[in-house]
Amino acid sequence: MTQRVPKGDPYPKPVETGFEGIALYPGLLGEAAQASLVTALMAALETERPYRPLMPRTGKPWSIHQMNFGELGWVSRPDGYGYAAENPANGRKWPAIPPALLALWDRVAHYPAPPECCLVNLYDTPKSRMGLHRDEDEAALDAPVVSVSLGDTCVFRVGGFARGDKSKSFRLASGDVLVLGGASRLRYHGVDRIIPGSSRLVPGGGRINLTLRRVTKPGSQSFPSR
Ligand SMILES: O=C(O)CCC(=O)C(=O)O
Ligand SMILES: [Mn+2]
Repeated sequence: MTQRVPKGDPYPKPVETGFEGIALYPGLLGEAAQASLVTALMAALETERPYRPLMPRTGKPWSIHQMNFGELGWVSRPDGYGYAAENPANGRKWPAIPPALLALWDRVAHYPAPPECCLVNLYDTPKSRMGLHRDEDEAALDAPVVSVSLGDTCVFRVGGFARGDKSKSFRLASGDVLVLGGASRLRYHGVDRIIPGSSRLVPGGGRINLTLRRVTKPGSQSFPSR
């Protein structure tokens, strides 16, 4: 795949998305960087079993698997959703965020503190998707969400500030980095579908999304919400 953002640019310039506060960096991660993130993830998956999140109340399983890196992990379970310092599936702390992702945050987040959560979304079947939602469980809503796409291309949808607002979709390919912040931090967004077979990066196919979030306000004593 072509490197479309100059290699080594410490603060790359995003392309226009039509949404103030949504910055898209197509191909910011080159092939080697993508492959090494997949290797780090596969190593973590040796000990961390990804799980299917369950809808609050109904307990209906999502169509993806998830796990987390970081001091805090975002979890969705029948008793509610929010951030947890331990993986509820095994009671252990989440593995540390891979250094390459911390470095990426420094390049594109323009925020004075590191992310505390890296939610890993595994779109591992052709039917995997994520409905329209807002990322709103963080106290640090002044920090952007930085999202990395690996593997199969997806159709990503961005809407407005109410669920029924007009929306627009665009594709996210392997190596693309999307930053959702500023005036768009609380916009609805989701993944309509993945395009199976569009990348050979992920062993066995599918798409991996890594979503970096700052949860607590820097300097605050906030606790996990669950
Ligand atoms: O998979 C994606 O690109 C979006 C993920 C997302 O919106 C989330 O985890 O909150
Ligand atoms: Mn989201």
